[in-house]
Amino acid sequence: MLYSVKMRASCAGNHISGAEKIVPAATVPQTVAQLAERALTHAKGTPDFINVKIEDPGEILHLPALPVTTHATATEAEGRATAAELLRNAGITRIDEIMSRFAEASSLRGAMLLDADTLERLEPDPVRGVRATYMDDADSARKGTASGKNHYAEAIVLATKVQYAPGIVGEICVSDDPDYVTGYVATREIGYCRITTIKAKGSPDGGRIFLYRGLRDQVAETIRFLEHQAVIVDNVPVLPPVPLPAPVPRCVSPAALPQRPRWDSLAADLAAIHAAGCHRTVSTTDDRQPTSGTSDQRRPTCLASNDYLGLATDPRVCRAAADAALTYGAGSTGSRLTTGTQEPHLALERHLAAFKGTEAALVWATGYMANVGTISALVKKGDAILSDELNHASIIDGCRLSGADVIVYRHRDLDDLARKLAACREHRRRLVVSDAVFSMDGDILDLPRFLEICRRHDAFSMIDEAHATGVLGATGRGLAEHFDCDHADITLGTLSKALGSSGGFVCGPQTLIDYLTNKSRSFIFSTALGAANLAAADTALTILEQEPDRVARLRQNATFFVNELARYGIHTTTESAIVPIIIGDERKAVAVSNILRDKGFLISAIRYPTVAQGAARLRVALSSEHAQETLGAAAEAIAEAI
Ligand code: WAQ
Ligand code: MG
Repeated sequence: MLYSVKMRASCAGNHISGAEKIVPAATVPQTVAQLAERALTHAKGTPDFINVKIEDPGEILHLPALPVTTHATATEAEGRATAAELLRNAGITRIDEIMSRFAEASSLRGAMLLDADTLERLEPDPVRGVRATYMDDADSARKGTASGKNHYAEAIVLATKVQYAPGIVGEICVSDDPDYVTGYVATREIGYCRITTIKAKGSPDGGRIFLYRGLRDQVAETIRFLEHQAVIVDNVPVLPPVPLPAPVPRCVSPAALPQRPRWDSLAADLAAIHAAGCHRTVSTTDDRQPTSGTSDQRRPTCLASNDYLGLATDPRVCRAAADAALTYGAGSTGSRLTTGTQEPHLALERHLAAFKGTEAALVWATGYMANVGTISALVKKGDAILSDELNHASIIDGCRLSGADVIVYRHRDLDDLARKLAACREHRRRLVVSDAVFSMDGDILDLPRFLEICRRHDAFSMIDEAHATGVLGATGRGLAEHFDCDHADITLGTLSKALGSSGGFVCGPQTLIDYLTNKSRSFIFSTALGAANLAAADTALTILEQEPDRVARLRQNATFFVNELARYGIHTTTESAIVPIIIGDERKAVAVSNILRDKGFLISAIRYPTVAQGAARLRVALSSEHAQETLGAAAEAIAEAI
């Protein structure tokens, strides 16, 4: 519980000093003592009345301190000219008239609230002005002498609160202490601009003007915010930064600046991509992608999607998504560690952990973010990552972002891995990461041998089961079920493929999940998935548990399809749902894919940079819901098209 502690001291009815803090209950007594001392030792005289008020400040808003710049000025005239210039840059007009109101502002206990455009005064009490109160520096206790006044820190707290008040567009302040000649101008855009000399030494004429721009009927809310909303300002700088050497330049309209031909260099890069036959555009697929032939020629049969078990369009999955959206809303409204965690997040994480047989699980907004955020959290400079050369781009990006030494080993060559791992003994941590099913060839990792090597070399083992979840193992639980072996230390999966929804997840020990919750930047700093995606994935997982025959059908379809292709002299293999048909030349692959589209089959051509140059291919992705007649017809069409 925090308390607002406010002190006011006067003598014969004349104000001497005032101060306020927002502090925890435990430090209320010492705060009261410090404020009392401040009142009793004020240069303006000895008070005959000191009022200390201790109260609940209500809900507290945390605000980041305005950034500070300092403008060194030597005279009052120079200071006022600088203030005028800063306000003009911030879009305020009629500046001379505003500055001339200072004589009036000096007589107030509070600040003058001026309409920035009409210059009308808006405060209900023009004698008192508006006083900003209920505010403190987040660590005022550590700053300066608690009993004395820190003009600078107190002014930043006030200026920050004021600039976050609705409708306020700027402030100008001049100290009323005869010996303190510094003042400032503040706006949200330019921050807190100190002006070292803004009045003549010895002058008691100081004051504040708050500039307001907005509707009249909202002034009351602005005043409420200033006078009652409790605010704690974080990261108030301790010392004023070094003065700026040059005065701020006048703002110039961007339209007045000459245009440099910077787009030309982007167009040149695009031309090179075109020339290599690798230019891409986004294209829409049909609203729903049929896995069987339809009479509608414009709706080709899809052999390209990641919806391996047909769950993306399962009515039970779609219904769950719709119901969850109606219950929890379309968006999660925040990141997971703020307001974004809803019951469906926790339910799905429990379900995923139970499904995989691990202690815990954590969900990210996409599989890409799960990889990037997990790898970069686990290792850093001084650590080593060993990564299969054909790992997915999200693994590669995570490796790069981590800052660790990245050692690439030959595709599925675990002897090469063992050799390279042996050379990494000096690294602080070792992380070995591999796709479970390689996304472009459909081949799989030898998990038992992989785990043995990782353990022997005291390395973390991590696998990405994006294309293995729902595909491998008798009940679709992935590579560990397929080989009947232990789990990797870190198992990543996706909700976006066999589970028909969207998102990524990591399964593993509770310690891992706690660690990632605190360290994974893509988890911490992105908006949490919406409930519809989560409920869809949760329901898809339940269907997978109840209908393991879908996984069996998918395997049968893969075997059947590879055998059909062989009948036409096309020899390929697969251990998963992905069947690669190597074409080689990039343009030929695209041409074959286009012919197939005309024949009613949607099959992707995969080109550089997704695969190596000259290794372009058709990539067939199978579904448990494909009928064997469809697959037979597709094999025949592929052979003809090639
Ligand atoms: N709310 C509104 N107006 C106030 C408040 C308040 N809480 N406190 C003071 N004022 C008005 C009032 O008219 C004072 O006469 C005037 O502001 C000046 O107050 O080194 O010391 O507390 O960067 O004397 C600025 C530079 C120092 C600090 C400002 O103001 C720096 C200062 P003072
Ligand atoms: Mg003062």
